[in-house]
Amino acid sequence: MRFELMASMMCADYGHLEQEVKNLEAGGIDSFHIDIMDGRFVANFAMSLNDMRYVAMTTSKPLDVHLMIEHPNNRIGLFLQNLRPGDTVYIHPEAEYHPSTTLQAVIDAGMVPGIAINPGTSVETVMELLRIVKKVLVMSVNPGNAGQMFLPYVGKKITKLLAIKEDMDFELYWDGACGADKILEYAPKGVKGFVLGTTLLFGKDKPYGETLQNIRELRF
Ligand code: S6P
Ligand code: MG
Repeated sequence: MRFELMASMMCADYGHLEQEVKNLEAGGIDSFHIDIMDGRFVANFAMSLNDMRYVAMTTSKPLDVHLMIEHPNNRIGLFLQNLRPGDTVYIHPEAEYHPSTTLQAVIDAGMVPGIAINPGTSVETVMELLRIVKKVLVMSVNPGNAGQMFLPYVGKKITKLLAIKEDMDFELYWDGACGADKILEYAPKGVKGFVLGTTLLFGKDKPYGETLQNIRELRF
């Protein structure tokens, strides 16, 4: 069973960001998850454009850019011009009047289009967008912060999306409080990738390579 592991870079040590990127890359991370926040769509400010650009310059691995900003269409060009074909851009449909227009800009620029959906957003409200995107990032915590508790009611939505995806062309990704139990349960069911933050990867006093290898082999 092959699943993808993404490092949530807002949890990295910013005093040694370049080394963090290199250690994660050497340890076998699949992509770098970049949480961009504007202090409006979510209360927090995490990473920003320059941080994203710096990580992009430091690695040849793909970036997985999660835009938690209001009306991303107003600023999407700033992000797209600093990314590479094959990088993923997720927008929140809750933050945009015309999310399909914004997703089309992502597609036209050669990036992989995705939506991130909040715990309180139902599948039915994003059904048409599921026909456009290649990736769906299911938030299992409310967006804004690392280190939160998993919200159990999200499990039903993931089950629903796993069934729907059989007839569509998107893959499912997990973001928020991703622990061993979640990977053990949902990787075999077909969730394609997991964003790793403080729950499993960062601040553990263990080399990233060892942690990532254990996760891949489901050795918890
Ligand atoms: C939350 C953000 C996430 C977190 C990630 C951290 O707004 O989108 O990507 O950074 O969930 O992981 P953890 O294990 O600390 O919850
Ligand atoms: Mg995220």
